[in-house]
Amino acid sequence: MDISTLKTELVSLIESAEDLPALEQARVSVLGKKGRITELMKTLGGMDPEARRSAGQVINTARDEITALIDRQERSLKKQALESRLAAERVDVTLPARPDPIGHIHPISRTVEELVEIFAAMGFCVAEGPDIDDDWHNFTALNFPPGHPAREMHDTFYLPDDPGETGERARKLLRTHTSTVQIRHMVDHPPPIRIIVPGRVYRSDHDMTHTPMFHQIEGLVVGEDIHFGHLKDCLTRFLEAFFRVRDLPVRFRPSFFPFTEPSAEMDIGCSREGGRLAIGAGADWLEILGCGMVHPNVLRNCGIDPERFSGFAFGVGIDRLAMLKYGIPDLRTFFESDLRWLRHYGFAPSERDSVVLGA
Ligand code: 2NL
Repeated sequence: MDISTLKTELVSLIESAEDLPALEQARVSVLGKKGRITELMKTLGGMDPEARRSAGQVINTARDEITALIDRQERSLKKQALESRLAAERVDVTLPARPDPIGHIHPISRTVEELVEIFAAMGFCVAEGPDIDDDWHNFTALNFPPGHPAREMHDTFYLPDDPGETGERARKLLRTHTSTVQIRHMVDHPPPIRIIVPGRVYRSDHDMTHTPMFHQIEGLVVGEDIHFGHLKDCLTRFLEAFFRVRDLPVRFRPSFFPFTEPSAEMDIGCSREGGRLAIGAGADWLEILGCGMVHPNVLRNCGIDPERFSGFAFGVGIDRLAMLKYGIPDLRTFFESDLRWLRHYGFAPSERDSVVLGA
């Protein structure tokens, strides 16, 4: 065959390759071991030297041109392939992120985060302590008299006595409130004190509305001239921020705790119209927390002079706060570890918005 006819044929073969695999196939059929040009080269051996030299030149030139054409074609096909991938796999960066399908934040963890954020904005620090404590930190230091019913075996989980300690410090128990941590803090730090203590607490109680382990947050402020007005303002601003209600109606009713004097229960306004609870203005009240001025005996027990310093303290159930805010009807479901429940009531890690005091 005439070399120029062959060249025309091969050029159109290469130019008609529509993708890289087709081009590779064409390359093999032209330049491979048994390719058209290779086969042509093999015929040179049978020629006399004169004819071989001139035919060799022609074939070499043709091979170089074909090789260059294949390279060009390859670059062009690669460019096309990249462009069509870029068009097909275009990412719309303005689309919202897909929700994480794997993990959810438990409503209690979420509520603790919110509480910490609110109190941190009011200058409180978070203090922590052991779940296993002793009789002195849990009861005696808090001015509970010796025979107080809360100390009974059927209310408190006691552990075997610690042989390394004597007296009330030997009697180990699961703390029934996080006040133990505040006692430890007061023993270790002189005023001014402004702390909150979220954590697990334990009472021997199990029914519709009680679980043997639950969560509490307590707060303590000690300084010179701390009075009931500070307590009222601090707790009112806390509840307004937590429930996101401006001018939340509140009232304080006299109460009794061994560790505060005077003591009060704090209620917030609500409406129960149509059987639906709504927090804020309304005809009804909802009991929300206990509070009071730290009893002078408690300060003294921790080495703080009650003539010089005064303080207020409060305690709130975290589980109930979470139930109220997030409409969770049954306390016991918090601790069942049911993943279907967590998917329903839990939070995606990105769902946090920040707190605004007084808003
Ligand atoms: C409630 C009541 C309260 C406190 C907790 C406290 C702690 C220390 C000293 C004085 Cl170290 N008081 N804590 C005070 C008043 C009430 O909790 O009903 N909690 C669920």
